[in-house]
Amino acid sequence: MASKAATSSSIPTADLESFSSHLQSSRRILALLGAGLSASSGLPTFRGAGGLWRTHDAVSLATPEAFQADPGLVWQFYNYRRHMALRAQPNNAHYALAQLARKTRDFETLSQNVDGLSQRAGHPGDKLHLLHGSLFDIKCGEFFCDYVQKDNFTNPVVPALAIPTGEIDPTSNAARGARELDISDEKVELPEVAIRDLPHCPKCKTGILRPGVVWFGEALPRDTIRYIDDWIHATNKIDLILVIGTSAKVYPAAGYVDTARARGARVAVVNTERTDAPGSGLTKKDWFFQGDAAEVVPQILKPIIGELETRAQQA
Ligand code: BJW
Repeated sequence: MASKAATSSSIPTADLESFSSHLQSSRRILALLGAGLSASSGLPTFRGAGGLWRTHDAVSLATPEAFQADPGLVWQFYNYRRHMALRAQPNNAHYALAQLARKTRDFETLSQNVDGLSQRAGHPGDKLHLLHGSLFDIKCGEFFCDYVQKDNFTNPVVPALAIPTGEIDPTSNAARGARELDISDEKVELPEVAIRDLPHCPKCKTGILRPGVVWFGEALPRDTIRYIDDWIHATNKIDLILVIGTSAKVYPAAGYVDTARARGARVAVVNTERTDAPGSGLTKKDWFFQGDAAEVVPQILKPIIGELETRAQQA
């Protein structure tokens, strides 16, 4: 972690001492989480390196138009991400935030992530608000049908979406047998999936089921937004917003940084890239901790959570 590494006058120094003291005196804390939180668990982010899936920009597959044009391709992308998320393990930043949430009475987390890793790290559900849905919810793609299946961890979601396997190279030292192919690599052949082999809605019988995530142009979950807005505008001011592993380019999620600031919050950013300061930029009262969230977050939260206990240690 860079402790006093500011090079530009618009980016404040990461003064751990002043942050620790503010954290300890903070009563109302908000956290905004993004894909960088799960990067060291091995899950790619959307923008920058890793944002390409085969030849497709990951963001371009996250639209209703992409699903309408090629539901088979979009399901292959999401089924692959479900598979990778199930194989991934929460990292120390997920565990540290879960502990902070348990130890801070007035704490709310706005997560843009759909990978389920915060939940698996034991983040209390009543303090975790999923702005962009979950890879493990599946819903009907027809606008007139309200069918939703929560927590569907079936992998593959239907047999036609099974990740293809290939023979292990006999000249390598690896054990013999089939190995799963990396279908995010465009050089690996991807079988076409027929529409009839995709999951269909058991309720309306006409719709194709789709991932329960929020795509561009779609509204965020109404009850979640209402709850957060009420919390933000409650009588007491907000003391701190933690902005972790997000490029803060997608709205309305990114807008919560300026909203929290307008309610009194000081802003602390954890990001590997100094260029990814949120919203209207940072002020001298804010903090920018540059580095991998999995390393930085447990360190900066230590005054409250102490030495990190992972779930494995707790068991
Ligand atoms: C690390 C790290 C490490 C790496 N440690 N850090 C206002 C202005 C302009 C446009 C709009 C606006 N309001 C709305 C819009 C339109 C649009 C939008 O925001 N467009 C912008 C892109 C310009 N927003 C919408 O369409 C939203 N809907 C909406 O507004 O609806 C209105 C409506 C109302 C009523 C009726 C109907 C409509 C919906 C947005 C949905 C976003 N969905 C996605 C896909 C979710 C499903 C899926 O996962 O596939 O959400 S897009 C994608 O971006 C995903 C993410 O949650 C989201 C944010 O990305 P995130 O998490 O920040 O990731 P990255 O990759 O961008 O950044 C990673 C960061 O981590 C980087 O900074 C790295 O440096 C850092 N990092 N490794 C720490 N180890």
